[in-house]
Amino acid sequence: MVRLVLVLGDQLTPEIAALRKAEKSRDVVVMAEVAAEAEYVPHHPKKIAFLFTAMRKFAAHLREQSWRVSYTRLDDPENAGSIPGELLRRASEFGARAVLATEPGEWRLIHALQDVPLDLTLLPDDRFLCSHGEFADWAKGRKALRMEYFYREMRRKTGLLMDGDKPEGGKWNFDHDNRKPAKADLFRKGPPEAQGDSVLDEVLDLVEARFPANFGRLRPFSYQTDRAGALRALDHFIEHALPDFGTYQDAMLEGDPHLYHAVIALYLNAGLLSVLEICKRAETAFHDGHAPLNSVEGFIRQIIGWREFVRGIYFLEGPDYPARNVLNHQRALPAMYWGGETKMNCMAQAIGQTRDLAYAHHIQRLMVTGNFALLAGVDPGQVHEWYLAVYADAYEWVEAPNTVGMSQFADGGVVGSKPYVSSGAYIDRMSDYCQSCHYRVKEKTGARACPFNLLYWHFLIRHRDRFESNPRMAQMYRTFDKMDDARRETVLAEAAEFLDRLSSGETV
Ligand code: FAD
Ligand code: DLZ
Ligand code: SF4
Repeated sequence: MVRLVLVLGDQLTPEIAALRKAEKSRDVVVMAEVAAEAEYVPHHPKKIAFLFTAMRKFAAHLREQSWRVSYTRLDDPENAGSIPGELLRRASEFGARAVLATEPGEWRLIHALQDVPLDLTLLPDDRFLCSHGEFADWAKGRKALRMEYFYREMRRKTGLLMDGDKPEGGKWNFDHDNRKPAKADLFRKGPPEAQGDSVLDEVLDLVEARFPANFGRLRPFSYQTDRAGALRALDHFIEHALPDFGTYQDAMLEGDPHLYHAVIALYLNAGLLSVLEICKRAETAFHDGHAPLNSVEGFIRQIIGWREFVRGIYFLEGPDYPARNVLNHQRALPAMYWGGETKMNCMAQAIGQTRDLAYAHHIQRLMVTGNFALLAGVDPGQVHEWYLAVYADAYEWVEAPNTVGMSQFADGGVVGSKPYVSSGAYIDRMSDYCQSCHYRVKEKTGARACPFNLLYWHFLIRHRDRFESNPRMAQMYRTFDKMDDARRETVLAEAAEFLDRLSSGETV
């Protein structure tokens, strides 16, 4: 009897488990653009356009490979509006009872599939190096889960950058060579821009018509939308940016949104690239003498370390994870995140770039927009929804642990051992943003004091009971305590007053 083979928008590879298990001669592949997926958060128009175009091209590719594909477009009058609805519709069309699916990357959709009254086989998503079981075994009995130790296991497991059973270069981690600020360079090559085509044009018109109010600029659109294009983006990164990736991975520059970053997470997460092919390309670049170890190790760590680690956490911690809020932060997400005015240049740059490109690099996400939300005590649920909506690479399995855990410390320290907070000095050191800001980064109090400077102390004092005994934070409290009483009072009062203005909707 015919079976339905579900392929979701972020499962666009012939290697996906459900397709590997399916039989071309008998089964029907089901793919669907549906309102439920396009609207569970107000996704950036570029993200929707990227996925729908990549889905349509992947469906065409499968047909070329002789698969029978039932593809539903968003504007199809028969569209049932949700993945379960589409499965039921196709089941009755083909007289099918059984569905083969690969586990979705979000609890919401896993539960929705489990509720469909069809005979569902849910296969593990083995695009990842570490299965849920392996991660649970690794985590078992550990007092704290630390990425660095998990990463070493993944290095051993894959053999990447290993010299026998020792790490290449004698060390697991070369981060002390990294984290330098960058200088403007007119010859730095950003990611390659894709040419438009008729599939993309049709999707752009659809997205423009259906999602006119979503935050984010749809055009110009230059992301790759198929495997060949994603491979070109990977080649381009290895050739032009990987050698300097490590050294400048934390740098931020006005007018240079990509620096030496790969801009491949959107392709990798959607299935257009695979973990091992990316990492092996980087490793070969090291062995060929094209890229130094600090860059290649740092890059591979992000993918087989952080990326696998956060996925492990998402599935280990369970469906309530995105709703955690241990710091009890309740402030509404300020309007500036949705494009409202701000006088803070770092925020304007990171958010403006997000609006234009559906992209910001890690340090912009963590140490600018994330840092500000945490210092200001914004409700982490609202922060989570924002990150899930605005980035082209965002799916809950990867976004939630990064946002709720790493960035907002709302999980109480599952992902990180301390909150990522900083005053303006860090942003000033790593970027050129402060040079053209309304505020003055060197000023600690007064009308023009950098808000990060004020809020940094306000955050630490608000949460003194929780963090004072953390050995990695004790020095910060000692610094605060050494200030004279009047200065401490001024800082906290000005921070509180800033927060009031922020909440009242004033442009800050
Ligand atoms: P590069 O900087 O070139 O890094 C190379 C690759 O490493 C990335 O493509 C990505 O696959 C991987 N990687 C790097 N850091 C991480 C990380 N912390 N977690 C997982 N993978 C990582 N990444 C997403 O893929 N989707 C998200 O929704 C997402 N949300 C984030 C939210 C916050 C608050 C923060 C702080 C980080 C988030 N990240 C997310 C991680 C990281 O910022 C992005 O993976 C990266 O910026 C993507 O750009 P790139 O491809 O140029 O990456
Ligand atoms: C993100 C997304 C969007 C915007 N639209 C669709 C869609 O119409 N059809 C689909 O199959 N998948 C879509 N996706 C990706 C899913 O939301 C994603 O598979 C789940 O969030 C699990 O990661
Ligand atoms: Fe951001 Fe403060 Fe620098 Fe302005 S002065 S760009 S607000 S860190």
